[in-house]
Amino acid sequence: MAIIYGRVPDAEPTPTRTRIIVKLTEPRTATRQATDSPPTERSAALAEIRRAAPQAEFRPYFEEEEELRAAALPPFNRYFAAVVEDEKSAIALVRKLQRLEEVEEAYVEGGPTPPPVNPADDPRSGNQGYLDAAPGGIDARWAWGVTDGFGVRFVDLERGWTLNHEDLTAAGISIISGLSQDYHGHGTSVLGEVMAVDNTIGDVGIAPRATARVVSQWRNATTYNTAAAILSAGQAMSKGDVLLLEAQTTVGSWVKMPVEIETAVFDAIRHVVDDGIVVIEAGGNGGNDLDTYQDGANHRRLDRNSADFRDSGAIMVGAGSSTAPHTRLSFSNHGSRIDCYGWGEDIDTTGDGWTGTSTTAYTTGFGGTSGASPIVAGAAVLLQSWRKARYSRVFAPEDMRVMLGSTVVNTSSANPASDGIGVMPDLRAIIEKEIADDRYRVAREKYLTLVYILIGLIDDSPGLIWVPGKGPVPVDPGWGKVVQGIAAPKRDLLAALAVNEIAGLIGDAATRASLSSAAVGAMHAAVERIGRTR
Ligand SMILES: [Ca+2]
Ligand SMILES: [Ca+2]
Repeated sequence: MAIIYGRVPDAEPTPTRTRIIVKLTEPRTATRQATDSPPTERSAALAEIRRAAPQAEFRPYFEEEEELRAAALPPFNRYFAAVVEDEKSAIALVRKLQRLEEVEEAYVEGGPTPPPVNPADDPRSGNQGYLDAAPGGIDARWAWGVTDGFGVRFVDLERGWTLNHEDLTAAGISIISGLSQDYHGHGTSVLGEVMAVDNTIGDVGIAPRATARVVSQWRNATTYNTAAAILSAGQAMSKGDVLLLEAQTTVGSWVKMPVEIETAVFDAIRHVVDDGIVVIEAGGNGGNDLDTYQDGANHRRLDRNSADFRDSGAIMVGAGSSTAPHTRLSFSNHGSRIDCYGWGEDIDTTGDGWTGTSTTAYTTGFGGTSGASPIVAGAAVLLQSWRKARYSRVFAPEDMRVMLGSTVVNTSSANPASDGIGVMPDLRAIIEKEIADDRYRVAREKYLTLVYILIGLIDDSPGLIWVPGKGPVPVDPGWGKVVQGIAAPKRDLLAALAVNEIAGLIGDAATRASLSSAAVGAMHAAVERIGRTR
């Protein structure tokens, strides 16, 4: 992110146009010679594309590059581009084009992208191990290669901040409502973890190009109301934005508990989550087993395995040690309700982490679930920003929670069962998995009739299909019409592939071998028949 005369430019310097790029399928007749794609064949393919997308004008992608000899050669002469109105229609058009036989690939052009985050000249960045690769940190440093928080609004809820801190001021953080009244150094440390400016001083936040605001639990000098602050923030936020609850509460003998144990706060969280806002909630520093918590009516509200459990939809965060394998820190609340953990100690960030108001203070020792939660919130902001830039869509709160809490891709704590603090997000693993899943989703659209193998296709029974590599998947009645048009030998090939895969699941070796060999035989026969009908 560029800082020019101490300010962050808020607009792209060059206006951009949205283009979709199409790569035509390689012709069957030739391979990698200049003649691989005869003009007549290309125009036939283009005519097909124009029929599918009459509103877009396709021209050769490298047309303006007269000096570029390679532009006339394959595969570059199979690339075409069209300017479209906006990103939304571009995505719709791409989906449509991907289904055409004539199209090998269609996508929305990336366009000019700001230079990546540069932490090398922010002198304290080397202390920020929570930015490092897993298992040490969340791997924000890798994620900055593909995203930086741009386009996502982040809100920190607590009670005080030093918004003109030297390493935050250029972020232009404003207050939505309430008063910045006390514990300024705490709020300043929280903000630094997510938003410290990419410049040449101090630290670098996890998502430095996000837009940040704050909201205070001090609604005025004497009224403290967490639920009102949440609702006020929600009113000023949109779907996909990230709200961080940097607070805890003590009710009766339950000390330093998550704020949602108060019913008004619970309802406020549920309300904003239902509006599509991702809420990250500090798990609290009381050292309690949340599964044993009972409210005034003896309901186990925080025990996911109890019938009394009630789900606010927030992503709840516990505190782990700063070095891997990360163990639960003794003060951290824990239990089935906790989704994620972050570092709860040794955090390098802006501010003194407590009550100071200095604009030049930093700490190497911020922590608690207060230090852990911004790490998870920053990860959520980066994921949301990545998704928004790539697909013009955002993750719903429940999807974000599943992703951040996934034990498959993220970093487990040292002893998951006894730690009870969930997992620490691994941004690289999450994003790489999303990209891999997307490839599958694209393939599914493009080759719908080919990759879906219908067990019941042969006798036209509905209900289940076998997806290679995935297994049986239920389908809606009537879907089979999609594949009725496939010629019989091709259907045999698909069915044989499915049988072969299913054979692999059979325990008895002899049966497995004979079924598999029958399937291979059926494949051979089908391929031969397909060859003859060509
Ligand atoms: Ca920098
Ligand atoms: Ca900085």
